[in-house]
Amino acid sequence: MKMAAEVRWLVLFINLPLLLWVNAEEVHKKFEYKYSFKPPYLAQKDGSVPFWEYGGNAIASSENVRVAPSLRSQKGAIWTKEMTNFDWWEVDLVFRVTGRGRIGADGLAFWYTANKGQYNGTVFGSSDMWNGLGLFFDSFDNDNKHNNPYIMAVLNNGDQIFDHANDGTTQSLTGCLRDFRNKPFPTRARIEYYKNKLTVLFHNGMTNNDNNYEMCFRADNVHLPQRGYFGVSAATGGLADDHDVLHFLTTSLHPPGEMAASGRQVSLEDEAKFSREYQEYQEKLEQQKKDYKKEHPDEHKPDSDGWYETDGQRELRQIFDGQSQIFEVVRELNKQVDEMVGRQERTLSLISQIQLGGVQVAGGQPGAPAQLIDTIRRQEVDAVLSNQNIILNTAREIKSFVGEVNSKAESILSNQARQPTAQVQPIGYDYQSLVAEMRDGLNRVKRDVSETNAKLSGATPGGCPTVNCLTTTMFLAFLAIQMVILLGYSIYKDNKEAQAKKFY
Ligand SMILES: [Ca+2]
Ligand SMILES: [Ca+2]
Repeated sequence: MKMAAEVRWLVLFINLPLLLWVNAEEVHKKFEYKYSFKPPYLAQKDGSVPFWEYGGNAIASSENVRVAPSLRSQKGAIWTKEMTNFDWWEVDLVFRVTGRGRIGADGLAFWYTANKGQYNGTVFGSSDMWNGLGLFFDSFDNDNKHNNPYIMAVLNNGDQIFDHANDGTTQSLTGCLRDFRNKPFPTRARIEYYKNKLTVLFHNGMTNNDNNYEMCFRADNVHLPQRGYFGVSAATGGLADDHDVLHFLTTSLHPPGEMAASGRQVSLEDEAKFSREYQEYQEKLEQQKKDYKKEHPDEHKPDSDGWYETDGQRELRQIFDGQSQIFEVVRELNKQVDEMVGRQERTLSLISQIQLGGVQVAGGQPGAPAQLIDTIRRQEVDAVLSNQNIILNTAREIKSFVGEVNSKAESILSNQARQPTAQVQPIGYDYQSLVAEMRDGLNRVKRDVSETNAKLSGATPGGCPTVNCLTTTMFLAFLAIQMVILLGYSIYKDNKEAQAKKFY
């Protein structure tokens, strides 16, 4: 098992930078082993943690760092040896806070500060008036507001004294109420500081699933010291929890352009150095392993603690496995239900739009009049076809009828050519000719009257000396008789013409 763990180390060291390098389009991430620790062989044989310094009541083992043990009034801390050399970072902190009491104390702190803190300070085991970020996992409810355990970030420029009495609420940047004590699996915090945004995600340790992080908070415009030290500290009081840190994994974050421009040259120079350091470290580990085997020849055999489990442990493990599976299934179901609800809502909104007459046809204007899409039915197609046939037949009939009319018209025209007397008169002829005839008639009457008058005056001189023998009454009577004759003639002529038309 221990060999496998070493292989994991190796794989991590070799693959992580490679994997992260491939993803160069996004934020470039680089695992920073000098600012990290993790089991196995977290602490070396001499008790030291490579690249870290710890003190106070902290104890490092191969599996974890017990920053503060579950004894009264304990304080401890662990700090990186070197100052950071990157601007933005992400830290995965895997820890456990466990105690027998329903309430525990005091809590655990994650630090990123311009200077290293103490190992037995007053703020969760380290120094007050820090310059940078303190992220506190505060177990104990000092101000009795029933709001602990609580996770909160407190920024300090080095001039503020932590307000213990109020659990730092007056100074807190932001935070979230999360219980991190006595969880079946280690609790985890992911602290990201990138481009002045501070994000803290929290994993409550109820499952062993890596994806169950929840947002604790995100804060903008956070200005931390550009370079600093990472640290973890913890403290107990009258009540006491074990405060264990299992993993402290630091990744530096680099904006996409930065590494391409300047990072490669630096990394090429550093690469040889880092790989040499890593090689030395590996050799040291190997040597230690051999020494250990020589010193403890019996301990290679599987010991009952690591290889066998009691009935109770097995039962507990099975319960947690089952619970994790149930949790996974429930989460999956929840996701599916969410999808279904979303789909249903979309459908409902579409239906309501149709009912309101405001359906949106793709590419159409919103709020345009309803355009219900309906397909043509079979009987409608049949009806259209039969209508078309009817129209066709009717058109044929009309064509033949027009042909008939045409032939008739031609025969009429030929007949007319043969009988010029039976010409069709244009409209209006009768009235014009009638008026002309009436005018001629009147002129004739006038002439006759004047002739008669002259005859009369010549035959009987003095018989009608001055007065005309024709009176007005007589003249009108003549006129009327003449008009009647002309009208009669006209009617007779019309009748005759009509008869002539009927004949054809
Ligand atoms: Ca507190
Ligand atoms: Ca409180």
